[in-house]
Amino acid sequence: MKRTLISALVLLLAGWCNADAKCEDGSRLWLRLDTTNAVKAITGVKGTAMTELQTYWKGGPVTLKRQKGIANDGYTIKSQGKKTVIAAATDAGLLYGAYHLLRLQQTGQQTALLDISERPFFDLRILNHWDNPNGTCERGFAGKSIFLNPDPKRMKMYARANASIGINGTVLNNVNAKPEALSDESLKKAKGIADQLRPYGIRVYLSINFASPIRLGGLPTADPLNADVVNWWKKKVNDIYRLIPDFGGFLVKANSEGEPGPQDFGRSHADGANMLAGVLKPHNGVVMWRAFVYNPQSSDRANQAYEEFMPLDGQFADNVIIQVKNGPVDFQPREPYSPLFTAMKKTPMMVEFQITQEYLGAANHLVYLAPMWEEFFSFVKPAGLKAMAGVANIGDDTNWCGHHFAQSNWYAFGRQAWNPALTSEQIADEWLRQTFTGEELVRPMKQVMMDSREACVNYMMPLGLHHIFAGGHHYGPEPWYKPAGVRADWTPPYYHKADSIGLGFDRTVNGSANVKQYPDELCNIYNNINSCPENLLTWFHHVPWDFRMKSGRTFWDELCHKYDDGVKQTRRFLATWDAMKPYVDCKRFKEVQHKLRIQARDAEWWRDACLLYFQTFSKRPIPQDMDHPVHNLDEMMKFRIPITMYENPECGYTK
Ligand code: GCV
Repeated sequence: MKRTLISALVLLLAGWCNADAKCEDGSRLWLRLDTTNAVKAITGVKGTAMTELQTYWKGGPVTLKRQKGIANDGYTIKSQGKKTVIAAATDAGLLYGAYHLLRLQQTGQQTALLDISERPFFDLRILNHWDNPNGTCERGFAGKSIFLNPDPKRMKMYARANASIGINGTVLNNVNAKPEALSDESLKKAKGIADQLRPYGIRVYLSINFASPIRLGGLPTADPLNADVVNWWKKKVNDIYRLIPDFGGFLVKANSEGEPGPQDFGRSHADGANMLAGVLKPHNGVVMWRAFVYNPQSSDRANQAYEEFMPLDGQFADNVIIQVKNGPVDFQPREPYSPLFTAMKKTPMMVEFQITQEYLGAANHLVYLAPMWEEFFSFVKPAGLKAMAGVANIGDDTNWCGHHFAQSNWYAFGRQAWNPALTSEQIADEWLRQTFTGEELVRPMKQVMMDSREACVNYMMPLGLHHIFAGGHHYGPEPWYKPAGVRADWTPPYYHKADSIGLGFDRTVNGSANVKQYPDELCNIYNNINSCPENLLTWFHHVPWDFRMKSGRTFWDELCHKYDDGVKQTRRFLATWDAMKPYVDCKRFKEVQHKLRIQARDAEWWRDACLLYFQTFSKRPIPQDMDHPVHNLDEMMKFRIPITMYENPECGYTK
């Protein structure tokens, strides 16, 4: 009694958090299921399904039934009186069915009279970890790699979380791969991880360094047409399959950003990919060959992947999948889709999304990414794609993703890979109901999530602006960054091209002609400044400052308003969250509040830096009917956040 009184008093002094809710640290992700029985784990994937149900299912008896004729890893769930029958052709299907049932229970939905039939849209639903052998994660903001010293408990949770949303593959290491990724020691480690993930239907893949035969094998060349090189790969692949019989295959970044590749030996991407595909084929392995290529000597960066890969259309082996980033440049807050998706008609392709927020506020900003991916699928029909990959935002932080709401992006990636027709709103609803408790929070926070991506676009790069980040990292604004000696396509002025006339990159037929890479209908729309969607205006056009926008404002005024809207949106997010205090446990409430405050301050920083800088070209006043910058340009140009802040937001933030 005394203790209850004391803790009530402590909570009161702490400021009205939900006193009934146990403090949560986010480590259980969206799987906050109460244990109904402590059971001994049963082996195998079907065993996992049974174990999960026995441990967490509160309803009547459930039967798991093997049944032919249900495609891929799909399943049916049917109520038969008090009994529920989950049927699938594969054990993985049974596991996904079990998680579906548990999701219904956890989201408070009807679990009687069920007649559900599901199948995954994409066969391969894969996380790409950009984890390095030393434990750092490239563009990771949630601590160290979970694979550095794989902790069995943590691995189990990772596997459960992935399986619960249908993810069935994981690439363990960075695409900027070290040759050592294929050393005996690394492969032994990969085997250990594969063994822990297998009971959850998850296969392991590895990123490889194309020069491995030289740097690891001691050969004089890595030419993909050289017999010794091919034999080296054959032997290596045989070694891998001896250790990991269900190994999935290789992910390759070749001749991109300094990584080695077949072009170093006068060969093409197709020569390189097909050689590896041939070696993997007898084992049913695949090659995911990335199309992220660009170099400073060539044309518009947005044109280059198309220019390099289109001539190879139809030349790839059938177990090669070309992995293309969703946009033609690099995971910006808004890009048009990469034109390769609609142009390459004879080549299996997959999309690479970035779950980690390299360019969207790292683990400091609440940005729900599903609307962005939904936007992509409104242009690129999922039926044309083989698979979906997502660059993971996972690290060894207690809450896995650095920001409690960043977990929703991992969740949404899995759900969209299972079914790209699910709306981002449905997914947000599901995620909120599982991750938090109480109806009161769902509606307002769903609205915040749904608005958050557009808000980020507004306060960072509205109206088609892109890549105007600070030099050295991708967190804050530095549209003026252009030091001597740095290659042009790594500096913001290359992208925004601000001058006395206007702002934006002319990609029309009179400019870099990037529009021509799109189907005719879209090309015509994008090419004309009057029909180009305003949210991509400066992506495709050099827009005069006085160009008349649909709102009736000049382009300059509209730009100012967009930045200001973004700032105001982040303040609203914070106010909405503040009002959630009674419905959230104290720990998560404070942690999210802290991050939202950072986001609101950063938004102001973005607005002031960008508008004050662009104003030096536009020479026009900031409109009266909006909040005016609170900083001055000199101050903004001197302000640099410490790099550790971007890489490890947990280390604190002072401004
Ligand atoms: C893994 C961008 C990122 C790099 C990343 C690269 C890629 O350039 O900044 O960190 O490298 O994309 O996707 O290969």
